Amino acid sequence: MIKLDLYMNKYLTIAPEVQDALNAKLPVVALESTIISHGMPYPNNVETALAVEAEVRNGGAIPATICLMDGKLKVGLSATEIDVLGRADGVHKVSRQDIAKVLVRSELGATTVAGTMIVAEMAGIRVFATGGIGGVHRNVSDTWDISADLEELAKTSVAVVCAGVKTILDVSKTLEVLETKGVPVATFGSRSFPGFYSRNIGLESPRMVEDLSAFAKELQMKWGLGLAGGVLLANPIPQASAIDHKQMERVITAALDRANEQGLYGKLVTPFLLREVVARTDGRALKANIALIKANAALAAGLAKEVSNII
Ligand code: PSU
Ligand code: MN
Repeated sequence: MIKLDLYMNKYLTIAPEVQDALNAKLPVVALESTIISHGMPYPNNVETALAVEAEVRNGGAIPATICLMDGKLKVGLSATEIDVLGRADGVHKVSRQDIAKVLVRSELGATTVAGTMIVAEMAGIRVFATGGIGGVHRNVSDTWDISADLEELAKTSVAVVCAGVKTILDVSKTLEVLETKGVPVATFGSRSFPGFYSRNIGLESPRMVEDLSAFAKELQMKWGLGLAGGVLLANPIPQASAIDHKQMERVITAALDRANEQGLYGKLVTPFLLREVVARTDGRALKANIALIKANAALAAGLAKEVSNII
C-alpha cells in the first residue's frame, strides 16, 4: 500500500464507503470518468456509469469512480456527482500533465486511464476497470501520437481491466510499447488479444489467464518485489455484442480520414475518433461499448476480490 503524507491527503477526498472498504481490506474497483465526459453522449454516459457501478457491486466489490471536482481528487462519486459530470460542458480531460492545473483552478476534470491510475494508486486501490486504453496511433511516424496511458502503465501500480485496444489505434505497436516498458499483458480466457469491438483481430495475446486467484498472486509478487507499474488484463467483448472486425475497419478508416482532414492533434484526437465511430455505426458501437465496460467491471470485481484476499 502506498503511504500517503498529509500533504497529498489534503487533495484527496475518498467517499466514506470506499475508505471503509479500503480500511477493512475489502475489494474496491476504480472507474474512470473520461468515458463519461468524452466517451459517450448524455444520457447514455450517466446511465452507463451507474450500470457499471452496479456491476461492480453485483460482483462483490465497492465501486470508486474518480474525477477532479472542487479542487479535490475525488474517489467515489454519488449519483448526483456522476450526473453533474455527465451533463457538464467543457469538462477537462485529465491525464498526468493536467492534474495540477485543473486542481488549482477548482475546475471539473474527468480522468483518463492514466489520470485514474494515478489517483487510484494514491488512494490505495489496486484494480481498475475501463473500456479501452489509449495507445500508439496508426500514423505514429508522422504524429508521434502515443497515449500517456502507456507511460502510466509503465510506472503506476494498478491492474487495469479493459476490452483490449480500439483499432482506431495500431494495436500491435501498442503491444510492442507495453512489452518495452515491462508491462505484463494477458487476455482473460482467450489466446488472442481483443480489439475492443471485436473478440479477435488476428493478434496473439502475450498470454492467456484463466485463474484470477493465481493472477492476483502474481500482482502481489510483482509489487512485493518493488517492481512498480501496471498490469493489463484484456477481456474480450461478450460475443452477443461483438462487431465484425472487417466491418469496423471500414468505419475506422473513414473516421481517421476525417480526423486527418481536420488536422486534429493532441488530446482532441481520441474523443473525435470515438464520436465518429459511434455516429458511423448507427449507435451499434455505443451499445457494444456499454456491454463491454459492464463485462469489464464484473471481471475487475472478481479480480479485486482475489487481490483483497492477499494484499
Ligand atoms: N479508448 C476508448 N474509449 C475511451 C478512451 C480511449 O476506447 O473512452 C479514453 C480513455 O479515458 C483513455 C483516453 O485513457 O481516451 C486516451 O486518450 P489519449 O489517446 O488522448 O491519451
Ligand atoms: Mn494522443
